Amino acid sequence: MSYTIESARNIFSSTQVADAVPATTAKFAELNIDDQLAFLWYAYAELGRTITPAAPGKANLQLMEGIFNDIKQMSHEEQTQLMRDLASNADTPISRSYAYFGVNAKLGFWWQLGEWMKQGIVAPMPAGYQMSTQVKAVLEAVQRIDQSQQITVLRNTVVNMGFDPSLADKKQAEVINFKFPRSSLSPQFTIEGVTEPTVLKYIEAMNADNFEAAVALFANNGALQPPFQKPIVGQEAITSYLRDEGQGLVMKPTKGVSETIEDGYTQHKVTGTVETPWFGGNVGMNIAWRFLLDPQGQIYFVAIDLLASPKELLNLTRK
Ligand code: EQ3
Repeated sequence: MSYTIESARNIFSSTQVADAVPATTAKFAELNIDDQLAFLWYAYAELGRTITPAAPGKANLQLMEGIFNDIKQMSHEEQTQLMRDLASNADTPISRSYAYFGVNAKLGFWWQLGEWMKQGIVAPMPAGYQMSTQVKAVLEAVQRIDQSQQITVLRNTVVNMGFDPSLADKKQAEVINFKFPRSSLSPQFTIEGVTEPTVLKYIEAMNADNFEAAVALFANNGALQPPFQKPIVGQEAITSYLRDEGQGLVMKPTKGVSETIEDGYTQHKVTGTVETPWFGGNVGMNIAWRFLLDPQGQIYFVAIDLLASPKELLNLTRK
């Protein structure tokens, strides 16, 4: 049997992913624009009672200095309109620039606005704002999921803002990407049950932000499937994706299973935690990597899943 990307997606099909994330993101999308902004404010404030994202660093924020200066000059009404425009994907100059920010730059943009909202430099939530029942319902849904899922929902909402988010994929060269400093010691790990060199090299390369080395492990027509997304196919597309989304991630795989299947293909499921530079060790996301390697030992397919619960870290069954 030879594999297609479509059939490869079904390896280790009993893996339970955090379905609450797309479900909650969809509920959010049904809110009207002012309710969306209010929801984000309250969800972020609620999260901030236990953990807050790290400041993105001066060098990163400087990449957006021009836009920040413009925003500081605006009246509170104009600032509120700007936030509405971003959330409603309106076609405005700032909303267009935003579409060219990488994921971390988008998060950093809102991080800065959030700080300025607290200080009154950017229009805060109106005093006496009354939460609608719809906002309350989505907030309650968010409170029921764990922190790693909550930050994923927040991240999804920010990624989808701006004018035509798909533009950002087309013109990678122009995308503003953040960089996060790493400690010189790369994280040590051993994966109980997996010794496959390709898998180990993949994690090592990702833990060093060495995306070229990680992508060199893929077959030419290989694919990477991020959580809740369709596979990204081909080395070039995977490289630009990882440059944008893979910066500063700390991967701590712990367990796994390897099996030889048909025609020299092998499949490997690895579980462990991944930390984002925004929350560091305060939020360990429970992750599974499902690898399918071709007979040459190259990655034909890897899916990255955000797991439904910590219990899923122990699920290494084949079906
Ligand atoms: C100002 C405020 C509060 C109110 C206003 O009304 C609206 C908004 C938007 C506001 C601001 C909100 C803010 C500042 C939200 C910030 C949220 C943050 C910092 C969220 C960060 C989340 C990061 C996550 C979930 C990262 C996950 C990464 C993963 C799972 C990566 C996995 C990968 C692995 C393991 C691989 O092997 C390959 C690649 C891949 C990247 C897929």
